[in-house]
Amino acid sequence: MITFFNDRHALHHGKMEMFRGELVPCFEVPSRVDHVLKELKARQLGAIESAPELADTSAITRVHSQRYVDFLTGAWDEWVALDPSNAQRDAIPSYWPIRTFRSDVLPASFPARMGLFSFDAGSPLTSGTWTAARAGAGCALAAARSVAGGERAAFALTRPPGHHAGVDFFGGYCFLNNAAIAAQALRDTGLDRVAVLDIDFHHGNGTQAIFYGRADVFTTSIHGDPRTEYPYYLGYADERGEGEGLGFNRNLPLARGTGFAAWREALAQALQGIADSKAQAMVVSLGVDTFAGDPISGFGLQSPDYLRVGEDIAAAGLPAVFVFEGGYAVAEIGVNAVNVLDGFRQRAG
Ligand code: OKP
Ligand code: ZN
Repeated sequence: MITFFNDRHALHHGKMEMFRGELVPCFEVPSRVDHVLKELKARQLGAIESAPELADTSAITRVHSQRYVDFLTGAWDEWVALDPSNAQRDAIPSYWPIRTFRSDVLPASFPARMGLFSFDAGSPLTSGTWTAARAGAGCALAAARSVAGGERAAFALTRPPGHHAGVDFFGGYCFLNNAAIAAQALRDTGLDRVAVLDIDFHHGNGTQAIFYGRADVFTTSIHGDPRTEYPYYLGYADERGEGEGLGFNRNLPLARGTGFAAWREALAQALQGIADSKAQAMVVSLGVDTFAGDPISGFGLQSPDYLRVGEDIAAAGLPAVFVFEGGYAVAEIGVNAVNVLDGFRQRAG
């Protein structure tokens, strides 16, 4: 399995996130990816390449709006222009245009625009966020192109993660939706139907929303029940797609506390949905925050279970682009993520 590595990831390094009335240290830290890289090397899973820089943002604007990309491109400079001492502080939104407010008008105020393009206060925007996120999109694109070119599987090792980012918003530590960019790139390189399998603990609301009206990209997600788990406002089982996309989204919410046996049954259902969708390749949003020891999540998977996850995914028989998402038990994140890839490799042969 070939890995494309975002070697600019550490340029995104948030200090604090807002959590229940106080600022707490960010869970989404650069060392996450370093641990995965170290484990990949130790287990000799295959070639590891630094992903090439994107020549332009065209692969990004296939799934994100131009005005959102423009916002992200200039965000840090605007934040510092508000007050030079902001250079020492991350930007965190505190106003949002919820129902009955206007979202068609672009406010001149930067904090107001930040709220227009986001949905939580837990995703600090830092001096290097855009550079890191853009390089992450390049990483996802490289992995997708290698699979489109005939590789059975490729891994995009990047952060910040992506699956919560929508067409024009950031949140949930995500700025650009790397999995959606990869799925769209597979379509644009000639595949008629692709699927996204999201196995992160949290519902992939951004990915779902981006493809909700489309029949060419089947999206399916196994996640903590949104009634009690972040991102709360999407991810219910009755969300099945709309218009032409009706039937092309499948959510498998599970109660907090779910262990591997029940989780694996949901995986079988998700994979059956992918088979039924006639997808020719899949993108896997690979979060390992389903791990029992994850500090912010609520499933009970153990490290060896991830080998079985990789085997089950490989048994579906489709080429796969793995895109790294969440996982916050940093000490175990390398073993857990690489177990999925190793299980896939062993089963795929
Ligand atoms: C991103 B990904 C924790 C509260 C939850 C948002 C979680 C985003 C998870 N302090 N904050 O899906 O792993
Ligand atoms: Zn997650």
